[in-house]
Amino acid sequence: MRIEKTARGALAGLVAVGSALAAGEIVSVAVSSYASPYFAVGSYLVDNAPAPVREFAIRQFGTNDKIALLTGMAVGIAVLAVVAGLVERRTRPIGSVLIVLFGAFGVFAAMARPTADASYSIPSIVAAVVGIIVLRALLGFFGRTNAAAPEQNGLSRRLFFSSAVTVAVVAGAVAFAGKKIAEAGDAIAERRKLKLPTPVSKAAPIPAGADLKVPGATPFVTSNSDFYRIDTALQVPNLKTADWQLRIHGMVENEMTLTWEDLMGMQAEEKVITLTCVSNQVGGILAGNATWIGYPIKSILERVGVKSDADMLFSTSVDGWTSGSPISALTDGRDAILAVAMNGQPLPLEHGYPVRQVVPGLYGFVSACKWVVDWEITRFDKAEAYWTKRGWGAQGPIKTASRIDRPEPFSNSPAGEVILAGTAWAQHRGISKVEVRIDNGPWEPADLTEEYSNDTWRQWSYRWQATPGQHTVYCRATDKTGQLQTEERTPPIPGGATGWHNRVLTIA
Ligand SMILES: Nc1nc2c(c(=O)[nH]1)N[C@H]1C(S)=C(S)[C@@H](COP(=O)(O)O)O[C@H]1N2
Ligand SMILES: [Mo]
Repeated sequence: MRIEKTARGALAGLVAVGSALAAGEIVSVAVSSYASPYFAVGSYLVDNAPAPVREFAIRQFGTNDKIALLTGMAVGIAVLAVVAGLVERRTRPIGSVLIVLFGAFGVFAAMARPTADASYSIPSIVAAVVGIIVLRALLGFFGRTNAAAPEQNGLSRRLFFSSAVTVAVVAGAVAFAGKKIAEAGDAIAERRKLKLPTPVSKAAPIPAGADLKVPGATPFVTSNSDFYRIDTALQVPNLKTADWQLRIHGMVENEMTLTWEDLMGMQAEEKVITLTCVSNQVGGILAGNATWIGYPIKSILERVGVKSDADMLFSTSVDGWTSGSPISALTDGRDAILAVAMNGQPLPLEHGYPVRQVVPGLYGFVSACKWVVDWEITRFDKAEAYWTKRGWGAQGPIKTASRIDRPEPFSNSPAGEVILAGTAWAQHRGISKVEVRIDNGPWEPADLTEEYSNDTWRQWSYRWQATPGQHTVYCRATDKTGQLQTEERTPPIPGGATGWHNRVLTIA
C-alpha cells in the first residue's frame, strides 16, 4: 500500500510536469517559439553556464552538446517532477509550490530572450497552472474527502492509472501538434522553393588535383550534411526572407536597412572558403570547406560610410548571439561575404538561413554570424561580443593547423606501404608545407594537393614504408609566411588550440 502510494505520487508528479511542458509548448506556438519554457530555460543555461562546465560539455559531447543538454535537462526535470509529486501527496501544497517555482524560472528565462516582450511569460504561467491542476487532480485533491475514512480518499487505483495514462497521451499529442503547427509554413517550406541569385562572378573551378582521392581522406568540398555545426541555438531560428532585414547603424555616415529584395538587387559573387571553429581541438573536425554565394561586406560598408575611428563590426543574430569582427579584415580586399547559399543550395537552416557572414582567415566566433539581422559599426573598446564576454579572445585570427585523417586511430594495417593522409589550413595565409614524422625519426615533407586558394584548406599525403609494431605518427604545417605551426600544446580557449597532431598506429 505504501509502495503504491509512493508510486502514485511519483507518477502524478511526472504526468503533471509533462503536461505542464506540453501546455507550454502549445501556447508558445501562439506567442513565439522562443517563449517555450523548456527551450527558454535551456538557452538560459547555455548562455550562463560557467566556462569550465561549457568546456567540459564541448570536450565530452562535441557537436552533440545540444542533445546532451536537452537530455540532461529532461532527466533533471523528471527527478524534480517525482520530488514534486511525492511531497505534494504528503504535504500539500509544497509540490505545487515547486511547480510554481519551475514556472517562475520559465518566465524569467523567457523574458531574458533577446526578442522578449511581456507575452513571453504566458506559456510558462499556463504551464504552471496546468501542472498544478493535473497534479492535484491525480492525487485526488479535488474530490470529496472523507475525514472519517481517510484511506478512501483519492482516486480508485483504476481511475488513477487510467487518468494518468490518458493525461500523458493527451499531453504528448498536444506537444507533437504544437511542433507540427510551428513547422508548417515556416522557413523550411520557403527554403525548398527559394530562388538563388546568379553570381556575377563564378568561383574558379576546383581542379581535380585539389582533392586527394584516397579512401578515408577528407574531401576538398564538405557537403552541407557533413559540415560541422556550432552555435548556441537550441532551437534553430526560423527566419523567412520576408521577415529578414539587416539594420546597419552606429558609427556610419548613413544608416541603412537592407531587405531581402535589396540583397537580390545587388551583385552576388561565388567564393570557396574554409570555415573553422576556435573550439577545435588539435586533430579535431570543426572545420569545413564550401562554395558560398554572397555579397561583399566591403561594398555594403562603403555604402553606409564607416567613420574613420570605428574598428569593429558588431553583428547580431536574430537569436541574440553576437560577434565582433575587425573592420580591417572585412575591408582589406579578402572575400568577406554576406552569404545566402552554401554548395549551390540556399543556406541550410542550421547554417544561418537566410543570411550569414563568412570571412576567410577569422574563426567563426568573431566573424561567421548566422541568421544575422543587425550590424552596429563600433569599436573594440566599446562593445564586447558573446564569446569575448565569456573569456574568449576579442580578435580571432586563425592559427595554422594540420591533422591526420587516415588511417583511423588504433587501426591495424599490414606492414609495407601505408598511405597517411590529412588536412592542413591557415586561411588567408595559405599552406606552403606539411611534414610528417614517424616516431622519433626525421621530419619528411608530405605531398600536397593542388592549391585552390589561400582561403581554403589543403590535403596532404605521405607514403610510409611501415614496419611491424606500434608507431606514433606526427604532422605539422608551415604557412606561406614561412611560419611553422606552434608545437606547444595549448587548449582552444581563448584564441584557438595549438600543438602538433599525432596518431598511434599498430602495424601487423
Ligand atoms: N547566430 C550564431 N551564429 C554563429 C554562432 C552562434 O552560436 N550563433 N557560432 C559561430 C561559431 S563559433 C562558428 S565556428 C560558426 C560555425 O558555423 P557553422 O555552424 O555553419 O559551421 O558559426 C558562428 N556563427
Ligand atoms: Mo566556433
